[in-house]
Amino acid sequence: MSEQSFLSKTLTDTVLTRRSFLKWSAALGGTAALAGGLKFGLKAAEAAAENYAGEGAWVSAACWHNCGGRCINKVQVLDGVVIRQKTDDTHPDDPLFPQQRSCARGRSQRHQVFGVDRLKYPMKRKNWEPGGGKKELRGRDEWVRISWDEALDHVASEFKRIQGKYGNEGFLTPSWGTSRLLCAFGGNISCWGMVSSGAWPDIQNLMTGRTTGSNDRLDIAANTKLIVLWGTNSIWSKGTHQTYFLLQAKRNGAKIISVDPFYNDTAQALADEWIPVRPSTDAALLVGMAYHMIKNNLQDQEFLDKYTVGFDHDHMPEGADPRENFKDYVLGTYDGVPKTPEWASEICGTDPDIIRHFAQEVAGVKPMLFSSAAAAARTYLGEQYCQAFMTVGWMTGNVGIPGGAVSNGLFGGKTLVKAGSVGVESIENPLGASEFNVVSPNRVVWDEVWDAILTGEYTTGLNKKAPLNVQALVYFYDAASYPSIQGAGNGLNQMPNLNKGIEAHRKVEFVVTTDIVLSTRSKYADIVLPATTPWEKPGYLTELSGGEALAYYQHVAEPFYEAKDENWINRELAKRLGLDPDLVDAVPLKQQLYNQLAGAQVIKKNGVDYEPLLTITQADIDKLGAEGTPQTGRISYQEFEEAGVYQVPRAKNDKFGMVTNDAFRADPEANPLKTATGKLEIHCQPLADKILSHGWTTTDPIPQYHPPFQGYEDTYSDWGKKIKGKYPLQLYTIHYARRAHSVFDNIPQLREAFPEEFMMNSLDAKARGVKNGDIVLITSPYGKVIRPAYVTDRMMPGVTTLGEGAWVEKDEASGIDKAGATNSLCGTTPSGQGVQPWNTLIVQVEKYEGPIKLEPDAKWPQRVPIKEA
Ligand SMILES: Nc1nc2c(c(=O)[nH]1)N[C@H]1C(S)=C(S)[C@@H](COP(=O)(O)OP(=O)(O)OC[C@H]3O[C@@H](n4cnc5c(=O)[nH]c(N)nc54)[C@H](O)[C@@H]3O)O[C@H]1N2
Ligand SMILES: Nc1nc2c(c(=O)[nH]1)N[C@H]1C(S)=C(S)[C@@H](COP(=O)(O)OP(=O)(O)OC[C@H]3O[C@@H](n4cnc5c(=O)[nH]c(N)nc54)[C@H](O)[C@@H]3O)O[C@H]1N2
Ligand SMILES: [Mo]
Repeated sequence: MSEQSFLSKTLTDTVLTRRSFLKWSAALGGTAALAGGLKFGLKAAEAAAENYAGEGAWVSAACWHNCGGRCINKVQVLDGVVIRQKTDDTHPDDPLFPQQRSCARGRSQRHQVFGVDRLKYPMKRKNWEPGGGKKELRGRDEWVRISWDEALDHVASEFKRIQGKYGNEGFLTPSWGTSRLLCAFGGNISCWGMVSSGAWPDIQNLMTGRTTGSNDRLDIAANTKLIVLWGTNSIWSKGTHQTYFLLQAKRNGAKIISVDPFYNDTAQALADEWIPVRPSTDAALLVGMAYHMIKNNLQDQEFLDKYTVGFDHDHMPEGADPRENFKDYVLGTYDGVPKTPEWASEICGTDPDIIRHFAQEVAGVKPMLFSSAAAAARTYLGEQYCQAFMTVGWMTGNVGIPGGAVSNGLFGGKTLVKAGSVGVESIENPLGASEFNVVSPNRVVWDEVWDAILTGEYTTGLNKKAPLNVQALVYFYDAASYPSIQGAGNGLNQMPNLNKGIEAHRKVEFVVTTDIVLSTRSKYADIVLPATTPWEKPGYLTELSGGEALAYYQHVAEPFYEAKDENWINRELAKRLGLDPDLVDAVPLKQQLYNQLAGAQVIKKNGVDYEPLLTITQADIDKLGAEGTPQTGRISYQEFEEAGVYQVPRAKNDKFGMVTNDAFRADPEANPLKTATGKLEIHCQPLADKILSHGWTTTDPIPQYHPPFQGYEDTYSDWGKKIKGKYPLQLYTIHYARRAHSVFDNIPQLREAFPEEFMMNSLDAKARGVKNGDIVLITSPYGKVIRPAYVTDRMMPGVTTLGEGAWVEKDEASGIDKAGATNSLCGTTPSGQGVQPWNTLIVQVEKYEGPIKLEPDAKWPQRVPIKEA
């Protein structure tokens, strides 16, 4: 459906006042009504839309989800209802002053906020009773509307009961952050893992001293001659701008090479060359490239000698065995295995001649941007990929020079404009939150969490286990993290071992969520509290486009039906739990917004200092309903409010540019890196030590390739004789254009545009009698999924992918997931620093001939938990 979609059409058609909107929306409670609405809405609404053209104020409205974009949306509000939506049109588009345009997801935001499936009332599961009550019915029970008082009383009394019986160790938050309320209540067990960044953090910290970034985008556009996009699909997964910025470099003559199992949309649009590689085998490809470079003396030896340690036996860090150097590993000096392009090719699937030609090119063309996203690092033994990527990049000497960078990410640069802090001090979790990526007690790594709940034991370090008795799963998010809300995460859907996760949700005594729709975590809960979206809150600020612009997202509509914000929920629960309400709801939302506004800073022309962004008068403060003192800044509050965004214009040769590591490059003695040796560490003992301490897998101090668990080698039952095994294909799980993770999966328009197809190569399809569009059954060691097949030679033979984030829709009889939630298939074990290997898995695929009928997703009924007469 087009821009002017069904919902706004029916709205403009039917709704004149908020009151009648509410009635209408309530009437539209089921699938039949939805289908009826669709038909009736389309014709009449066009005329109605005309009638209302021009009426109603345009407001800047949040897109708050976790895709890395969070771009500008504008909505036209009439009588409290959004009748139209558009994106940034505050100025013409220009590479020096780009519009912050949103994508199909952001532009569907009104279908989410005003959707028929938006949660309206507090609810409990019909058979729920304190202590559980037919726990096995979680996920398939009916829902009953209850009052807020009833809901809050139930939650408070369950919290007290569980604390009394099991202590605070009985509570677990299957989410990212922690719950402010639970911290005040005595704490909880939390979950952790390298869900998103994969193996990058320890590489950044220990090998490079936190300097893996790229250069400013204008520097790249102006100077770069070659861009390598390693496992990067910016069109789907990097907001809108990054592709536009890459395009500027291309227009200036940069060559672009994509290294990816999939000839993805970004490669189609931008790349001059696609180099296919099997998922989770990139380290082998890189080592094979290094062999060609070393044999032909193509590496920048001068750079390596001066700025790195560990490349060869003459440049080792103190205390290291000189035999343990990268060059001798590549040449096979001690292990007798030369890592030739032919050696690499058998593993990674890339043709040996292509490996040679690719190595030749990256070694020869300067300046080059050698850039990797995190996909290839979200793999089993992901560290070895990151180590090899950095090392081969450094062998080309593209560090600290204009147009040159070896980078995790596409662009770096200074923050030009930033929001002030919300001013909420966090409350420590009394059960101990530890360092970001360190294994420790009271924190369960994601891969283990459901199993640990079922078996009563989890890992706390090398050879260390501890008992676990979790009885409450609490999906509340920390109110202090309001501006960057990700709504506590959708742990059950988004973390590995979904089938085990459902069992775990059916085992514990209590599951409670706050949510805006019946997403997976809420479907399997006992009590669901309806939350307001940011559109119904006072507003907040978000940095856009890597800190080039600051968006002001504003209040759009009154709370939907009985939805409440989390501060109110926390406050009401605190009262019932005997806690101080002012501790859990420390700063009112209006004041948080004001704090962000008053503290907003913008860079001065000199590119070093900052000044306040806003002039705020006493009248503005009164209007915002906050406390504060008037101040002077660059623009007036009113101007900011009207535009909904402030963006710093760029100019050629402005002072806002940045070349990462330029000082180190100019004088490494005077500007050492924050690594153990002060240099870039190809041999990095601290890395090996850190990885060992977690207790899952080891990594060598230098980059090496080892076969990952459930990687390409494991598609064979006999690798030597090349006999395929039970799961002969590789699967990786790509970030998908339909959604931001699980968010937006319920939007019919997006379902129609992006049908969640299973992508496979034509040779693999043919061998299985599968044609494009056929329904296939995908089986992994952990679960089963059915999906329509997209048969395409854009995918490498032997490799398959499915977009991550679909809302699981499990057929209880067969155990098959009809929606294609990738975590029905991923059921991994952690590796390295606690990495969830989303892109390392093996599967079998066959044509599905079973009894389940699979309608296109766009025709599925929406989840409307309480149907009203
Ligand atoms: N639309 C949308 N955008 C998103 C998100 C979303 O859910 N939806 N999520 C956001 C978040 S939180 C994150 S972390 C990022 C993730 O973004 P990325 O880290 O970039 O991950 P993906 O987009 O899954 O994959 C990028 C590319 O890597 C390829 N790839 C996968 N595995 C491998 C491999 O082993 N080797 C190589 N060489 N290539 C591989 C894929 O085919 C794809 O073309 O996306 C963000 N953007
Ligand atoms: N198989 C596989 N799994 C993956 C990945 C993968 O590549 N493959 N990628 C991983 C990555 S990189 C990431 S970052 C994670 C993301 O994982 P999560 O952060 O767990 O996923 P989201 O879907 O963003 O979860 C958002 C939740 O908040 C709810 N929500 C949305 N808006 C609001 C609101 O205004 N108020 C309230 N109260 N709730 C709201 C939504 O309904 C949803 O339940 O997924 C990971 N999972
Ligand atoms: Mo992520």
